[in-house]
Amino acid sequence: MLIKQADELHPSEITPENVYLNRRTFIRIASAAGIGLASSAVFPHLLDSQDRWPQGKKGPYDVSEEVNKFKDITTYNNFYEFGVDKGDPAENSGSFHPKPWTVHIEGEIKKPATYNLDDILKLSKIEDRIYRHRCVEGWSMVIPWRGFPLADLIKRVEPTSKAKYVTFETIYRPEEMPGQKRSVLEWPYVEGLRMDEARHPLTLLAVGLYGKDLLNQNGAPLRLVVPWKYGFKSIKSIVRIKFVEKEPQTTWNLLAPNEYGFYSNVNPDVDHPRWSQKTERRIGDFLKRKTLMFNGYGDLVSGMYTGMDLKKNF
Ligand SMILES: Nc1nc2c(c(=O)[nH]1)N[C@H]1C(S)=C(S)[C@@H](COP(=O)(O)O)O[C@H]1N2
Ligand SMILES: [Mo]
Repeated sequence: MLIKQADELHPSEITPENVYLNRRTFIRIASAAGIGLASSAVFPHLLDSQDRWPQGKKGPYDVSEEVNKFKDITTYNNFYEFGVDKGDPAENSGSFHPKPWTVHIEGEIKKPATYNLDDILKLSKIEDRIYRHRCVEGWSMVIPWRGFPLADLIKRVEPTSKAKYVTFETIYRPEEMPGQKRSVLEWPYVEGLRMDEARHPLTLLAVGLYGKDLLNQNGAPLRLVVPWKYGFKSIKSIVRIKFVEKEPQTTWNLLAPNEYGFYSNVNPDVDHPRWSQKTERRIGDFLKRKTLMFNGYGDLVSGMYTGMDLKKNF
């Protein structure tokens, strides 16, 4: 779904018809009020305002599953730069400064430079996309991201024929990121994609969620989203994007190469050495559900891996 830049959106354009209502919240409110589901659409004002956002028609990449609550997405996640517990990123990221922000884009490209994020955004078509998110630890969510395809940025910086992979680096700022004062991981956090994965239309550089700018705990002001891979590939608070010839090192692979491979495609048939990946708990659900190959995006992405042994290349 194509939308305008956030600052062009006028409140009057957010009409009741396109106010999106979280179905789970619906059911809760509707049953508490003793009314049927049909009539709950009449009471959007009863919803937590955080769970309302302007949503237009579904786009081709949107999943139709119910989105998770704003509160869950912003208070339960991993961002080890702020601590290793799920609540730490929300709790400890208050003094992080995501503005102003520059990104070094370099390596095998014709237009290497240090870019202002504002300038990047001026040239980008910002969209809302509802994606599944599967953490390697066995929990999942559905998140309404706001961002732009990484492919668009790649085109503008003109990669050379030597560019086979893209690497990403998170900011290193231990004064603002208390987790970086401890060596639980090697800092800065680094990740990478093969060029075709980076150019895939599903791959987003996200700047927001639920129609708002990203909060610090979700990787403000710029983070990657790769929905067919385990969550850790979706690196946060990016300050460097480098185009390279060889498969790059990645943070989790450096830490435990037998547990986390370069590809990290969601795959229920490849167990983590310490647990099964066959099922997941969708945050907010009681029962577990089956994990889908490529997180359910197989139709769109499996072609990139034909002929590859996905058990070896996990
Ligand atoms: N820099 C950085 N990026 C990171 C992480 C991290 O610790 N540091 N954690 C990853 C993991 S394991 C997951 S599941 C997602 C979780 O955050 P999200 O819910 O905002 O996507 O961020 C990923 N990106
Ligand atoms: Mo994760």
